[in-house]
Amino acid sequence: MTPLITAYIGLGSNLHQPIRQVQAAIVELKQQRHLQDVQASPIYASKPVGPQDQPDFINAVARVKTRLGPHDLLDLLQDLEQHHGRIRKRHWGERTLDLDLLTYGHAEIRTPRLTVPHPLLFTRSFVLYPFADLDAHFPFNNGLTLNHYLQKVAFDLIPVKKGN
Ligand code: A4P
Ligand code: MG
Repeated sequence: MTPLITAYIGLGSNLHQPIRQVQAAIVELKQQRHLQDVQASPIYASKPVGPQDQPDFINAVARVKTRLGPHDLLDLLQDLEQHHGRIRKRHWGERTLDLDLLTYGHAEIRTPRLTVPHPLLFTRSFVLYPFADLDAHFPFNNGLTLNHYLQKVAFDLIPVKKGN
């Protein structure tokens, strides 16, 4: 049987009631029959990284367990994005729902569709802090933990909801 893999997913939204978008996406992750033990971080608000003439973002991280392969998990995430009527106007721009696969077990994946760990995970406060709420000691293959990266990035987020 395919092993059960723990994966971390980054959630982001800055359009169409973004807190609701992220809360609904967390509920939908919990309802997926191919995902188990879904745990969500607190939800945070932050200033946009990238173009500043767009609304503030709402972000969270979820931990899931799954037997899906990484590309099938990406398909599932992209289906959820579509279901939220994802609008993507420009690179690093506004969107109704962005779901990024941050880590998949300890796999290192580089295919045309998928780069894991997600390269921006290491430098973005809105990913690092909610990820740390779930597992600050997450070990990367280079021997460094999440905490190592967290300490290099200022806490510039506003907590808006508790995790579940
Ligand atoms: N793809 C490759 N690897 C992955 C992965 N690990 N997870 C591919 C998900 N997708 C992955 O994704 C484009 C393609 O990347 C997918 O088709 C998939 O095959 P996308 O989400 O459409 O675009 P992107 O590359 O993520 O660029 P995007 O969405 O323009 O930028 P980002 O990096 O997602 O940034 N500021 C704050 N405060 N909070 C935010 O959440 N988000 C962005 C968007 C900008 N500023 C922000 C925030
Ligand atoms: Mg994305």
